[in-house]
Amino acid sequence: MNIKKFIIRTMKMRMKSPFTTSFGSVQDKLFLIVEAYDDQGNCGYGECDAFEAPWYTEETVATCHHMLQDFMLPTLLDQAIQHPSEVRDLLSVYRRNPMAKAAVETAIWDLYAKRIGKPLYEVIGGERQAIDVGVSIGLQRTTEALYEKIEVALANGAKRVKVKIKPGNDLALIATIRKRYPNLPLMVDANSAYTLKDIAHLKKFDQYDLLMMEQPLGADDILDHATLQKQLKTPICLDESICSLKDAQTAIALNACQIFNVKIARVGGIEEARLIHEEASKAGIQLWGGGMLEAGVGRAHSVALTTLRNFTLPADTSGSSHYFEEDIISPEVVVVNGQIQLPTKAGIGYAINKEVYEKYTIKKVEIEV
Ligand code: OSB
Ligand code: MG
Repeated sequence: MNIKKFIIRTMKMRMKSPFTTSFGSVQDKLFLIVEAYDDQGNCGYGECDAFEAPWYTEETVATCHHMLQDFMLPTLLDQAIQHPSEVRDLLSVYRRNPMAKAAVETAIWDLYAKRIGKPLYEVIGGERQAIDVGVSIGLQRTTEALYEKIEVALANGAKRVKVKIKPGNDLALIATIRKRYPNLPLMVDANSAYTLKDIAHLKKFDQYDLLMMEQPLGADDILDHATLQKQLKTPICLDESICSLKDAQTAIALNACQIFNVKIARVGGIEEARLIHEEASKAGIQLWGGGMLEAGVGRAHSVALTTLRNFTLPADTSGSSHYFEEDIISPEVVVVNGQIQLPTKAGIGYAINKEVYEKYTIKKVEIEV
C-alpha cells in the first residue's frame, strides 16, 4: 500500500476533572490525531499521546507535531509499504521521538487492518476477545475524595486499583486505604518521585501487600531499580524507564523489575510493543496495558494491544466516560464488570464520531503527494 495523504489534527478536550500525578496536573488534554489515506478511500487513525509539557517523557505535543510534519510523514508518504511492521524500520533513521513515531505507525496499522477487513487485534496476533481493566486514581486533595473514587471503581467492577503517590503523600495514605479495604487488589505509582536515598522508606511499603510498585525511581535509573528490587519484596513495575525493546532488554538483564507497563506511545509503536511482548514472555516478565488519558483512538489501539497473550494483569484503560464528557469515537469504549469487549469491525473497530471530532479540532495540516 502507498499512503497518498496524511492529515495531522490538533485536538483539545477538557477532562471532567484534573488528573494529578507526582509531576503535575492535566485538565485540558491537548493531543494530535494522524489520519493516513490510501488511494482506495480507506483512512487509518492514530493518536499522539505526548502531553503539553515534557514532564512524563521529553516529548511534547509541539515537538511531535514538528517531527511528524517535517520528518516522519514526508518519509512515509507514497512509500511502498507491504505491512505496517515495516514502519518501525522506515522511521528508525530518526532518533527516539517514540510518541511521534507511534502516532503515525498506529494510523498505518489501522489503515492496513481496514484494507484487509480484519479487526486490528487479530492482525497484531491478539488472543482474547475481552480484556480486564482496573483504574488509575490521581492524587486527591482529601482522603475522602480518594475513597469516593475507589467506591466508584469497585462499583464498576475494576479488577484492581492504582493509586498515585509522592513523597509526603504515600505511606500513611496506603496504610489508611489498606485498613479500610483489606482485600482490595491495590498498587501504587510514584512516577519517578523517589531516589535510592529513599530505600528504607520504600521498603516499608512491603507490609501492605501491594500488587506492585510502579516506577518509584527516575526514568533513566534502570540500574537503581535493580538495586531497589533486590531489597524490596513488592514487585517493581517499570513505566517511564521502558521506551524501547533495548530498554526492556536492559531491565531484564539487570533484574530491575518483574513487570512492565506497556504503552504504545511510550515505546514508539505497536511493532516495538510486540517485540517487547515477545522478549518479556521469554523472560517471565508480566505485562499490562498502560494509559495516557487518551481519547478514543489511542484508547482503541491500547485495548487491541492488550489482547496479546502475555498481557496477564489488568490494564489502566478506563472507559471513555471516565475522563471525558464525550469521545471522538462511536461507540465509546465501555467497561462492564471490569472488562472491555473487543469490537469486531475492521481496524480499531470504532468509527469516528464526526460531529464530536470536528468540534474539538483546533488545527489541521495536510501533507499530500
Ligand atoms: O504513569 O501511568 C502513568 C496518566 C498520565 C501519565 C502517566 C500515567 C498516567 C496514568 C493514568 O496513570 C492512565 C490512564 O488512566 O489513562
Ligand atoms: Mg505510570
